Amino acid sequence: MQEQQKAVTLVGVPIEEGSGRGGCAMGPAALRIAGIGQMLQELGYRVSDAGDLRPGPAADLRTNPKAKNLPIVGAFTRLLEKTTFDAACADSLPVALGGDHSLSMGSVSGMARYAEQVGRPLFVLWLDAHADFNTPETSPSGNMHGMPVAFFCGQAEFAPILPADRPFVDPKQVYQVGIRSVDEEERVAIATNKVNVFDMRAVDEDGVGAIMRRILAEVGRNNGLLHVSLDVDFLDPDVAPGVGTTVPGGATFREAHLIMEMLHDSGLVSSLDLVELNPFLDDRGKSARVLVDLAASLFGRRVLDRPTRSA
Ligand code: 6HN
Ligand code: MN
Ligand code: MN
Ligand code: MN
Repeated sequence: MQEQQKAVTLVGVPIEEGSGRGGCAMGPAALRIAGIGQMLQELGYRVSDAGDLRPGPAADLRTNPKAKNLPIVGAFTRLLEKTTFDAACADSLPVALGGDHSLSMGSVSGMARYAEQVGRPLFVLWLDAHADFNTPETSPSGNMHGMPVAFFCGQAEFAPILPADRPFVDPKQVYQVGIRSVDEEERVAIATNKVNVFDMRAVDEDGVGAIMRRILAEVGRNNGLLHVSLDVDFLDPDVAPGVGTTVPGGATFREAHLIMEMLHDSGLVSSLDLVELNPFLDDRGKSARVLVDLAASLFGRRVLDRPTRSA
């Protein structure tokens, strides 16, 4: 692989209004302080930094208690959709530095538009404690960080944030790993829509290596693009406490690294979100550093050279 010639675009997305609490807006700054840009440069990437997106609330979107802060979440969605699409078109791999998980409404939608343009299917790897498949109708909280998957799969009836005729992601091409907290109606929705869910029990029983080999084989067989969305709460709270929605029993440091290492070796990753980091809740930068460390594995840092195992 010729990593030296590859380009990466960092996009700061300081949004916290999707999460129902303060702190995630400081995520991009914390990831930069933890060295995300320098790490990529040291691995040989050409790094451009699009800075932090700073949209004002969209005037055409109405505030709605079932989809809280919709005007600003919608504005971020529109701007990140375009920024992500433009970076991908310029052959630069977009990395969204979050920011809460509502930002994936924009990043994944931008990649869906790009995938349609290049005629390849888009697959999504969702590493999270949560399924994030609520809609304004099913959400118990009204917080939009619990809705992005339903949004980019075209399942949620939202106000017109993006054009209704845009490309959606097929829920059967969404792979969720690490899931351990799902709301009642969300449970029905992910089953009905045939989202591929590997919950923590599957991780315990089968191991992340076997799960990832299955997923990567499927993406590879279809010549797919793979968007990776990494929510801090995928990790066990002992590993990464800097997140507002901790759920016990998450992935270990090594399980997460193995996933990243296998993603790198696959050569399939087209785009990445690092989301839900809340530096206000973190322990001396621990979670920010873990995210940068995991990203380093995804972008090719390795201990020793080794032959790639086949699926
Ligand atoms: N996240 N299912 C809960 C809700 O409010 O919809 C939690 C969502 C968490 C979202 O962690 O990105
Ligand atoms: Mn999430
Ligand atoms: Mn989560
Ligand atoms: Mn983050």
